[in-house]
Amino acid sequence: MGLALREALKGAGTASPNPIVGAIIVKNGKIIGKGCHKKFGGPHAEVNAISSCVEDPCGSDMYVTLEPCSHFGKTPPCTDLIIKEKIRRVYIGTTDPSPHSNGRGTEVLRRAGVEVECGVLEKECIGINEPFFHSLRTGMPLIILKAASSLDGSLATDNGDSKWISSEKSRKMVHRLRNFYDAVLVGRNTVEKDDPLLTVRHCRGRNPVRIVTDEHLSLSPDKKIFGNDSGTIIITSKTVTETSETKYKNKGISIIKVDENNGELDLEQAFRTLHSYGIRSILAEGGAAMFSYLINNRLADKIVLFLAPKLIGSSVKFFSGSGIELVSDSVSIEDVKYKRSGVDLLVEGNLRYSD
Ligand code: AOF
Ligand code: ZN
Repeated sequence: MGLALREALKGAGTASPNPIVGAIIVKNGKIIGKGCHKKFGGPHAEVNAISSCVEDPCGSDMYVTLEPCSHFGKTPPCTDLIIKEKIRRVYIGTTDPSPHSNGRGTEVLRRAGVEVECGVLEKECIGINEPFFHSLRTGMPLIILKAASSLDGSLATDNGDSKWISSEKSRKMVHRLRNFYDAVLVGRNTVEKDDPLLTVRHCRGRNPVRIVTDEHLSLSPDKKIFGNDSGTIIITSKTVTETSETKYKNKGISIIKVDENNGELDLEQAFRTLHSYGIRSILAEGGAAMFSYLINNRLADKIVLFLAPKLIGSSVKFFSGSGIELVSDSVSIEDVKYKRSGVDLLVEGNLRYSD
Protein backbone atom coordinates (compact mmCIF):
# COMPACT_ATOMS: atom_id res chain seq x y z
CA MET A 1 0.00 0.00 0.00
CA GLY A 2 2.97 2.26 0.61
CA LEU A 3 3.89 1.87 -3.05
CA ALA A 4 0.29 2.50 -4.11
CA LEU A 5 0.38 5.76 -2.10
CA ARG A 6 3.53 6.80 -3.92
CA GLU A 7 1.92 5.90 -7.24
CA ALA A 8 -1.17 7.99 -6.35
CA LEU A 9 0.95 11.12 -5.91
CA LYS A 10 1.77 11.06 -9.63
CA GLY A 11 -1.75 12.41 -10.21
CA ALA A 12 -1.26 15.40 -7.87
CA GLY A 13 -2.31 18.62 -9.54
CA THR A 14 -3.97 16.96 -12.53
CA ALA A 15 -6.60 14.56 -11.13
CA SER A 16 -8.60 17.23 -9.27
CA PRO A 17 -11.53 17.61 -8.70
CA ASN A 18 -11.24 13.82 -8.61
CA PRO A 19 -9.19 12.24 -5.83
CA ILE A 20 -5.65 11.02 -6.46
CA VAL A 21 -5.53 7.21 -6.41
CA GLY A 22 -2.78 4.62 -6.83
CA ALA A 23 -2.99 0.86 -7.42
CA ILE A 24 -0.44 -1.96 -7.35
CA ILE A 25 -1.07 -5.53 -8.56
CA VAL A 26 0.88 -8.38 -6.99
CA LYS A 27 1.03 -12.00 -8.15
CA ASN A 28 3.17 -14.74 -6.62
CA GLY A 29 5.01 -12.16 -4.52
CA LYS A 30 5.91 -10.03 -7.52
CA ILE A 31 4.58 -6.66 -8.65
CA ILE A 32 3.07 -7.24 -12.09
CA GLY A 33 1.31 -3.91 -12.60
CA LYS A 34 0.87 -0.42 -11.23
CA GLY A 35 -1.04 2.71 -12.13
CA CYS A 36 -2.54 5.95 -10.93
CA HIS A 37 -5.44 8.24 -11.78
CA LYS A 38 -3.38 10.73 -13.75
CA LYS A 39 -5.94 13.10 -15.14
CA PHE A 40 -9.50 14.22 -14.44
CA GLY A 41 -11.78 12.42 -16.91
CA GLY A 42 -9.11 9.84 -17.70
CA PRO A 43 -8.87 6.16 -16.72
CA HIS A 44 -8.88 5.29 -13.03
CA ALA A 45 -5.88 3.91 -11.15
CA GLU A 46 -7.20 0.33 -11.25
CA VAL A 47 -7.68 0.45 -15.03
CA ASN A 48 -4.16 1.78 -15.61
CA ALA A 49 -2.69 -0.79 -13.21
CA ILE A 50 -4.50 -3.66 -14.95
CA SER A 51 -3.51 -2.52 -18.42
CA SER A 52 0.15 -2.22 -17.33
CA CYS A 53 0.27 -5.87 -16.18
CA VAL A 54 3.19 -7.87 -17.54
CA GLU A 55 1.35 -11.13 -16.68
CA ASP A 56 -2.29 -12.22 -16.62
CA PRO A 57 -3.71 -10.61 -13.41
CA CYS A 58 -6.05 -13.63 -12.87
CA GLY A 59 -5.62 -14.75 -9.23
CA SER A 60 -3.59 -11.68 -8.21
CA ASP A 61 -3.93 -9.21 -5.31
CA MET A 62 -4.65 -5.54 -5.84
CA TYR A 63 -3.63 -2.78 -3.41
CA VAL A 64 -5.63 0.38 -4.08
CA THR A 65 -5.60 3.57 -1.99
CA LEU A 66 -9.33 4.33 -2.46
CA GLU A 67 -12.37 2.08 -2.72
CA PRO A 68 -12.89 1.09 -6.39
CA CYS A 69 -15.88 2.75 -8.00
CA SER A 70 -18.94 0.77 -9.09
CA HIS A 71 -20.73 3.57 -10.97
CA PHE A 72 -20.69 4.89 -14.52
CA GLY A 73 -19.15 8.36 -14.39
CA LYS A 74 -16.80 9.66 -17.05
CA THR A 75 -15.44 6.10 -17.07
CA PRO A 76 -17.05 2.66 -16.49
CA PRO A 77 -16.99 0.95 -13.06
CA CYS A 78 -13.60 -0.29 -11.90
CA THR A 79 -15.33 -3.10 -9.99
CA ASP A 80 -16.53 -4.64 -13.31
CA LEU A 81 -12.98 -4.79 -14.64
CA ILE A 82 -11.56 -6.22 -11.38
CA ILE A 83 -14.21 -8.98 -11.46
CA LYS A 84 -13.71 -9.64 -15.18
CA GLU A 85 -9.94 -9.97 -14.75
CA LYS A 86 -10.51 -12.43 -11.86
CA ILE A 87 -8.44 -10.51 -9.33
CA ARG A 88 -8.61 -12.64 -6.20
CA ARG A 89 -8.12 -10.12 -3.38
CA VAL A 90 -8.42 -6.36 -3.10
CA TYR A 91 -6.78 -4.43 -0.27
CA ILE A 92 -8.39 -0.99 0.02
CA GLY A 93 -6.88 2.05 1.78
CA THR A 94 -10.12 3.81 2.59
CA THR A 95 -13.79 4.00 1.63
CA ASP A 96 -14.80 6.56 -0.99
CA PRO A 97 -17.45 8.67 0.82
CA SER A 98 -18.88 10.05 -2.47
CA PRO A 99 -22.67 9.59 -2.73
CA HIS A 100 -22.19 7.24 -5.71
CA SER A 101 -19.79 5.06 -3.74
CA ASN A 102 -19.65 4.93 0.07
CA GLY A 103 -19.15 1.19 0.49
CA ARG A 104 -20.93 0.15 -2.70
CA GLY A 105 -17.74 -0.78 -4.55
CA THR A 106 -16.67 -3.02 -1.67
CA GLU A 107 -20.09 -4.63 -1.59
CA VAL A 108 -20.12 -5.33 -5.34
CA LEU A 109 -16.68 -6.96 -5.16
CA ARG A 110 -17.61 -9.13 -2.16
CA ARG A 111 -20.84 -10.27 -3.80
CA ALA A 112 -18.82 -11.39 -6.82
CA GLY A 113 -16.60 -13.49 -4.56
CA VAL A 114 -13.58 -11.17 -4.41
CA GLU A 115 -11.92 -11.08 -1.00
CA VAL A 116 -11.79 -7.48 0.27
CA GLU A 117 -9.91 -5.92 3.15
CA CYS A 118 -10.57 -2.27 3.85
CA GLY A 119 -8.60 0.23 5.98
CA VAL A 120 -5.01 -0.65 5.04
CA LEU A 121 -2.80 2.42 5.86
CA GLU A 122 -6.10 4.28 6.13
CA LYS A 123 -4.71 7.45 7.77
CA GLU A 124 -2.15 7.88 5.01
CA CYS A 125 -4.70 7.13 2.28
CA ILE A 126 -7.00 9.83 3.69
CA GLY A 127 -4.02 12.17 4.19
CA ILE A 128 -3.06 12.32 0.50
CA ASN A 129 -6.61 13.40 -0.45
CA GLU A 130 -7.35 16.09 2.15
CA PRO A 131 -8.94 18.47 -0.41
CA PHE A 132 -11.22 15.69 -1.77
CA PHE A 133 -12.46 14.53 1.65
CA HIS A 134 -12.77 18.08 3.01
CA SER A 135 -14.84 19.30 0.08
CA LEU A 136 -17.16 16.28 0.15
CA ARG A 137 -17.78 16.99 3.84
CA THR A 138 -18.19 20.76 3.67
CA GLY A 139 -19.00 21.79 0.07
CA MET A 140 -16.05 24.19 0.34
CA PRO A 141 -12.49 24.03 -0.96
CA LEU A 142 -9.75 23.32 1.60
CA ILE A 143 -8.10 26.66 2.48
CA ILE A 144 -4.40 26.54 3.32
CA LEU A 145 -2.52 29.61 4.58
CA LYS A 146 1.06 29.77 3.42
CA ALA A 147 3.19 32.45 5.03
CA ALA A 148 6.87 33.19 5.47
CA SER A 149 7.62 35.34 8.48
CA SER A 150 10.47 36.30 10.76
CA LEU A 151 10.48 34.76 14.25
CA ASP A 152 8.47 37.73 15.55
CA GLY A 153 5.73 37.13 12.95
CA SER A 154 6.65 39.99 10.57
CA LEU A 155 5.84 39.45 6.89
CA ALA A 156 7.73 42.56 5.72
CA THR A 157 9.43 45.69 7.04
CA ASP A 158 7.29 48.74 7.76
CA ASN A 159 8.08 50.16 4.33
CA GLY A 160 7.01 46.92 2.64
CA ASP A 161 10.32 45.18 1.87
CA SER A 162 9.87 41.40 2.03
CA LYS A 163 12.47 39.93 -0.34
CA TRP A 164 13.45 37.48 0.94
CA ILE A 165 12.44 36.42 4.40
CA SER A 166 12.51 32.64 3.96
CA SER A 167 15.39 30.53 2.63
CA GLU A 168 15.74 29.44 -0.99
CA LYS A 169 14.83 25.90 0.02
CA SER A 170 11.55 27.11 1.54
CA ARG A 171 10.73 29.10 -1.57
CA LYS A 172 11.24 25.99 -3.71
CA MET A 173 8.91 24.08 -1.43
CA VAL A 174 6.21 26.70 -2.11
CA HIS A 175 6.38 25.82 -5.80
CA ARG A 176 5.70 22.19 -4.91
CA LEU A 177 2.68 23.31 -2.88
CA ARG A 178 1.44 25.36 -5.86
CA ASN A 179 1.61 22.24 -8.00
CA PHE A 180 -0.26 20.18 -5.41
CA TYR A 181 -3.15 22.55 -4.70
CA ASP A 182 -5.74 23.66 -7.28
CA ALA A 183 -5.50 27.43 -6.85
CA VAL A 184 -3.44 30.21 -5.31
CA LEU A 185 -5.08 33.26 -3.71
CA VAL A 186 -3.70 36.74 -2.95
CA GLY A 187 -5.12 40.14 -2.14
CA ARG A 188 -4.94 43.18 -4.42
CA ASN A 189 -2.22 44.88 -2.33
CA THR A 190 0.14 41.96 -2.80
CA VAL A 191 -0.30 42.19 -6.58
CA GLU A 192 0.25 45.98 -6.53
CA LYS A 193 3.33 45.70 -4.37
CA ASP A 194 5.08 42.51 -5.55
CA ASP A 195 3.53 41.87 -9.01
CA PRO A 196 3.97 38.09 -8.50
CA LEU A 197 3.59 35.41 -11.20
CA LEU A 198 2.29 32.75 -8.79
CA THR A 199 3.31 30.00 -11.20
CA VAL A 200 5.32 26.78 -10.72
CA ARG A 201 8.90 27.39 -11.84
CA HIS A 202 11.29 25.82 -9.33
CA CYS A 203 10.01 22.27 -9.73
CA ARG A 204 8.17 20.26 -12.36
CA GLY A 205 4.43 20.70 -12.42
CA ARG A 206 1.49 22.59 -13.77
CA ASN A 207 0.42 26.11 -12.82
CA PRO A 208 -2.43 26.56 -10.35
CA VAL A 209 -5.43 28.76 -11.11
CA ARG A 210 -4.55 32.25 -9.84
CA ILE A 211 -7.16 34.11 -7.78
CA VAL A 212 -6.98 37.72 -6.64
CA THR A 213 -9.42 39.77 -4.56
CA ASP A 214 -9.96 43.29 -5.91
CA GLU A 215 -12.94 45.16 -4.51
CA HIS A 216 -13.07 47.97 -7.08
CA LEU A 217 -11.47 46.21 -10.09
CA SER A 218 -8.62 48.67 -9.89
CA LEU A 219 -5.77 46.32 -10.85
CA SER A 220 -4.18 46.86 -14.23
CA PRO A 221 -4.72 43.90 -16.62
CA ASP A 222 -0.97 44.15 -17.37
CA LYS A 223 -0.06 42.68 -14.00
CA LYS A 224 1.89 39.41 -14.28
CA ILE A 225 -0.82 37.45 -12.47
CA PHE A 226 -3.07 37.92 -15.52
CA GLY A 227 -0.60 36.76 -18.13
CA ASN A 228 -0.48 32.98 -18.08
CA ASP A 229 -1.83 29.69 -19.29
CA SER A 230 -3.79 28.53 -16.26
CA GLY A 231 -6.31 31.37 -16.09
CA THR A 232 -6.92 33.99 -13.44
CA ILE A 233 -10.05 34.72 -11.42
CA ILE A 234 -10.83 38.08 -9.84
CA ILE A 235 -13.12 38.16 -6.83
CA THR A 236 -14.84 41.52 -6.67
CA SER A 237 -17.89 43.30 -5.29
CA LYS A 238 -21.42 43.04 -6.72
CA THR A 239 -21.38 46.83 -6.85
CA VAL A 240 -18.72 47.14 -9.60
CA THR A 241 -19.90 48.57 -12.89
CA GLU A 242 -19.76 46.81 -16.25
CA THR A 243 -17.45 49.48 -17.65
CA SER A 244 -14.77 48.67 -15.06
CA GLU A 245 -14.84 45.04 -16.28
CA THR A 246 -14.15 45.80 -19.95
CA LYS A 247 -10.40 46.10 -19.50
CA TYR A 248 -10.22 42.38 -18.56
CA LYS A 249 -12.17 41.10 -21.60
CA ASN A 250 -10.58 38.44 -23.87
CA LYS A 251 -7.67 37.83 -21.54
CA GLY A 252 -8.75 34.53 -19.99
CA ILE A 253 -9.83 36.34 -16.83
CA SER A 254 -13.03 35.34 -15.00
CA ILE A 255 -14.81 37.54 -12.50
CA ILE A 256 -16.77 36.37 -9.45
CA LYS A 257 -18.96 38.97 -7.77
CA VAL A 258 -19.83 38.66 -4.10
CA ASP A 259 -21.53 40.69 -1.39
CA GLU A 260 -19.62 42.93 0.98
CA ASN A 261 -19.92 42.68 4.74
CA ASN A 262 -18.69 45.66 6.73
CA GLY A 263 -16.74 46.85 3.71
CA GLU A 264 -15.03 43.48 3.15
CA LEU A 265 -15.65 41.03 0.31
CA ASP A 266 -17.52 37.94 1.48
CA LEU A 267 -14.94 35.28 0.64
CA GLU A 268 -17.06 32.43 1.97
CA GLN A 269 -19.48 33.16 -0.86
CA ALA A 270 -16.61 33.25 -3.35
CA PHE A 271 -15.23 29.93 -2.07
CA ARG A 272 -18.61 28.23 -2.55
CA THR A 273 -18.67 29.46 -6.14
CA LEU A 274 -15.09 28.29 -6.68
CA HIS A 275 -16.07 24.88 -5.31
CA SER A 276 -18.85 24.71 -7.89
CA TYR A 277 -16.18 25.36 -10.55
CA GLY A 278 -14.36 22.22 -9.35
CA ILE A 279 -11.72 23.95 -7.20
CA ARG A 280 -11.05 21.71 -4.21
CA SER A 281 -8.10 23.50 -2.56
CA ILE A 282 -6.78 27.07 -2.35
CA LEU A 283 -3.34 28.09 -1.15
CA ALA A 284 -3.63 31.61 0.29
CA GLU A 285 -0.26 33.31 -0.18
CA GLY A 286 -0.85 36.79 1.18
CA GLY A 287 -0.77 39.39 2.34
CA ALA A 288 -1.28 40.24 5.99
CA ALA A 289 -4.85 41.49 5.55
CA MET A 290 -5.83 38.31 3.65
CA PHE A 291 -4.37 35.99 6.31
CA SER A 292 -6.06 37.91 9.13
CA TYR A 293 -9.40 37.96 7.29
CA LEU A 294 -9.28 34.20 6.66
CA ILE A 295 -8.43 33.38 10.27
CA ASN A 296 -10.78 35.93 11.83
CA ASN A 297 -13.64 34.60 9.68
CA ARG A 298 -12.74 30.98 10.45
CA LEU A 299 -12.25 30.20 6.78
CA ALA A 300 -8.66 28.96 6.99
CA ASP A 301 -8.38 25.20 7.52
CA LYS A 302 -4.63 24.65 7.53
CA ILE A 303 -1.44 26.61 7.94
CA VAL A 304 2.00 26.16 6.43
CA LEU A 305 4.29 28.69 8.10
CA PHE A 306 7.96 29.15 7.27
CA LEU A 307 9.62 30.80 10.27
CA ALA A 308 12.92 32.39 9.31
CA PRO A 309 15.64 32.97 11.92
CA LYS A 310 15.38 36.77 11.67
CA LEU A 311 13.85 39.54 13.75
CA ILE A 312 12.15 42.37 11.86
CA GLY A 313 9.86 43.84 14.48
CA SER A 314 7.56 45.59 12.00
CA SER A 315 3.83 46.17 12.32
CA VAL A 316 3.10 43.92 9.30
CA LYS A 317 2.19 40.78 11.25
CA PHE A 318 0.76 37.73 9.53
CA PHE A 319 -2.14 37.63 11.94
CA SER A 320 -3.77 40.55 13.78
CA GLY A 321 -7.09 42.07 14.76
CA SER A 322 -8.58 38.94 16.30
CA GLY A 323 -9.97 40.72 19.36
CA ILE A 324 -9.11 37.58 21.35
CA GLU A 325 -8.93 38.50 25.03
CA LEU A 326 -8.10 35.19 26.68
CA VAL A 327 -5.33 32.84 25.67
CA SER A 328 -7.83 30.04 26.17
CA ASP A 329 -9.79 31.51 23.22
CA SER A 330 -6.81 31.57 20.86
CA VAL A 331 -6.75 29.65 17.59
CA SER A 332 -4.75 26.50 18.09
CA ILE A 333 -2.84 24.44 15.57
CA GLU A 334 -3.63 20.74 15.79
CA ASP A 335 -1.77 17.76 14.35
CA VAL A 336 1.15 20.15 14.26
CA LYS A 337 4.33 19.07 12.50
CA TYR A 338 7.72 20.78 12.69
CA LYS A 339 10.31 20.34 9.97
CA ARG A 340 13.54 22.03 9.01
CA SER A 341 13.58 23.79 5.67
CA GLY A 342 17.09 25.11 5.05
CA VAL A 343 17.65 27.44 8.02
CA ASP A 344 13.90 27.96 8.47
CA LEU A 345 11.49 26.10 10.70
CA LEU A 346 8.41 24.85 8.88
CA VAL A 347 5.31 24.65 11.08
CA GLU A 348 2.30 22.88 9.58
CA GLY A 349 -1.06 21.94 11.03
CA ASN A 350 -4.85 22.25 11.11
CA LEU A 351 -6.44 25.39 12.55
CA ARG A 352 -8.83 24.77 15.40
CA TYR A 353 -11.06 27.66 16.40
CA SER A 354 -12.39 27.98 19.94
CA ASP A 355 -16.16 27.52 20.44
C1 AOF B 1 -11.69 4.75 -8.55
N1 AOF B 1 -10.41 4.86 -8.97
O1 AOF B 1 -8.66 6.08 -9.61
C2 AOF B 1 -10.57 7.21 -8.87
C3 AOF B 1 -11.89 7.07 -8.36
O2 AOF B 1 -16.14 10.44 -13.60
P1 AOF B 1 -15.25 9.29 -13.27
O3 AOF B 1 -15.64 8.02 -13.94
O4 AOF B 1 -13.78 9.62 -13.46
O5 AOF B 1 -15.45 8.99 -11.69
C4 AOF B 1 -15.01 9.91 -10.74
C5 AOF B 1 -15.33 9.41 -9.35
O6 AOF B 1 -14.70 8.15 -9.11
C6 AOF B 1 -14.79 10.35 -8.25
O7 AOF B 1 -15.77 11.27 -7.87
C7 AOF B 1 -14.46 9.40 -7.12
O8 AOF B 1 -15.61 9.11 -6.34
C8 AOF B 1 -14.04 8.14 -7.85
N2 AOF B 1 -12.60 8.15 -8.06
N3 AOF B 1 -12.39 5.84 -8.20
O9 AOF B 1 -12.20 3.64 -8.50
C9 AOF B 1 -9.82 6.03 -9.17
N4 AOF B 1 -10.02 8.43 -9.09
ZN1 ZN C 1 -13.00 3.67 -10.76
